[in-house]
Amino acid sequence: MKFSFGTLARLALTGSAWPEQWRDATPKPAYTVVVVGAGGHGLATAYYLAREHGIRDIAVLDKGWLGGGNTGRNTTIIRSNYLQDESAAIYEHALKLWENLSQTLNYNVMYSPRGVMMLAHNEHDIRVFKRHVHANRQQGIDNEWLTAEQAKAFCPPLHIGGDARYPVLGAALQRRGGVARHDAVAWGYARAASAMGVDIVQNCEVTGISRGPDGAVTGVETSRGAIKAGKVAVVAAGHTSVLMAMAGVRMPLESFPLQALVSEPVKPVMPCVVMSNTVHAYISQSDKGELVIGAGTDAYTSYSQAGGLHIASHTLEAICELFPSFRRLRMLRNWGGIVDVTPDRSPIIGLTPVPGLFVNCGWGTGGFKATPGSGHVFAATVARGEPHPIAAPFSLDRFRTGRLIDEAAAAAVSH
Ligand code: FAD
Ligand code: PYC
Repeated sequence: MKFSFGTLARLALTGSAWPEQWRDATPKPAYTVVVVGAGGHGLATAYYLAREHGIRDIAVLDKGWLGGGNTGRNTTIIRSNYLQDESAAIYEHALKLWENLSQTLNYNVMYSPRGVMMLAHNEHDIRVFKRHVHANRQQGIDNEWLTAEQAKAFCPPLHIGGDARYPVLGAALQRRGGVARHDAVAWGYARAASAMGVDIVQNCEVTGISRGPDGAVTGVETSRGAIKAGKVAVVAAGHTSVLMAMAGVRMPLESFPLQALVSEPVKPVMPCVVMSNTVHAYISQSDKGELVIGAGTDAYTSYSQAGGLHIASHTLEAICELFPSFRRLRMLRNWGGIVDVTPDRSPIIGLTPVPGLFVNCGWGTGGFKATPGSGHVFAATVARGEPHPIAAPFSLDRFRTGRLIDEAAAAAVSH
C-alpha cells in the first residue's frame, strides 16, 4: 500500500490510516452550498443539510485532509455541564445526539458515557462547581457533587491525600459525559453525507470569497479553481478570521495553540474522564489503552500546530501528582491544534453582515463535544437563512449589542 503525506500525518496523529475514497473528489463548477472546512462541524453541517433540509448539492472543501484539524487532534471529552442556559441548551442538544450517533450514522463513533469528573482543589472551585451542579439541575441536566472519598471510589487511581500540592476536596460528576473516537466522528459524517451526494474535496484550500455587485456571496476562490456557490458556510476552526477577512468581515477571535499527548498503551486503568481546572490537566484512557492527556493553551496567539513544551511539562507534573501510579508510563506521541477563542468564550453560529455568508466558529478548547448539535443547528440556520432557536443567542452581533454569554469563568480548562 502506498501512503501519501496526508495518510502518514494521520497515522502519526491518530495511529490509524484513513479511508481513501473521498480524497480525489473533483470540485464541480457550482454548488448550492459550499462548506469551508471538513472537520466534524463542517461535515455534520453538510450531513444535516442533506438529510433534514433536502439540500444535496453541497461541497465540503478542506485545505488538508478530512478530520485533520482540531477534530482529529482533541481529547474527545463530551459533557453538557455548562453554566449559562444558552450554553447548556446547545451542549445538551449535542449530548442527546451523541447518545444515538453510531446508530444514526451506521458508523461506530465509540461514544462512551463513562462519566466526566471535575476536581475541586480549593474553596473557590467548590463554590464554582456546586453552582454548576445547581444550575444544571435547574436546566434538567445531570450533574452531582461528590466528596473527595466518593471521587476516589469513582476513580480509584486518583490521589486525594492531604500531602498533594493540590489536594482533592470534592468533585462535580456528570455521569452521562464521556468520550468518543474523534476521527470516527469525521468519517461517520463524511460517509453518510457522501452517500447522499455531498462532494468532499480534500487538498482544496479556499483562498478567496467572491461577492457580487450587491455585496452577496457568489462563490469561493480555491487552490483548485473558482467555485460558484449560492451560500458559503465557513467552519474552519482556528482560521476563521483569515477566511472571514476575505469577505471583508472582521471577527472577534484570537487563535491559540492547544496541545495533547498520549502515553504508551496499558490495560484498562482509568475508568472515567477526570478534569482539573486549577492544575490545567485532563485525562482519560482510550480504547487502545493510551492515557489521553490534554494541556492548557499557550499564552500567546499563534498558528503553529504545536504548543510550548513547558505547558506540556506543567500538565504532566500535575497529572503525576494526581495519579502517582502513572509516573512510570512513557509518553508515546504529542501534537497540537489551533483553537479560536471569543471574548466571552462562547461560540459564534449564524448569519454575517454579508448576504449568503454564514459562520460557525469560536468553540475554543471545547467544540468537539458540540459537533452533532453544532452541525444540526447550523444546517438549519444555513438552509432557512435565519438562526435556529438554539443557535440564535450565539449570533455574531452579540459583540455589538453586548448580550454576551460569559462562560469564561465556567470553562474547565485554561484558555
Ligand atoms: P476542525 O476540525 O479544526 O476543522 C476545520 C477545518 O478547516 C480543518 O480541517 C482545516 O484544515 C480547514 N480549513 C482551515 N482553513 C481552510 C481554508 N482556507 N480552506 C479550506 N479549509 C480550511 N473539545 C471538546 O469538546 N473536548 C475536548 O476534550 C477537546 N480537547 C481538545 C484538545 C486539543 C489538543 C485541541 C486542539 C482541541 C480540543 N477541543 C476539545 C476543541 C475541539 O477539538 C474543537 O473545538 C473542534 O474539534 C472544532 O471542530 P471543527 O470541525 O470546527 O474544526
Ligand atoms: O471542553 O471538556 C472540554 C475540554 C476538555 C479538554 C479540552 N476541552
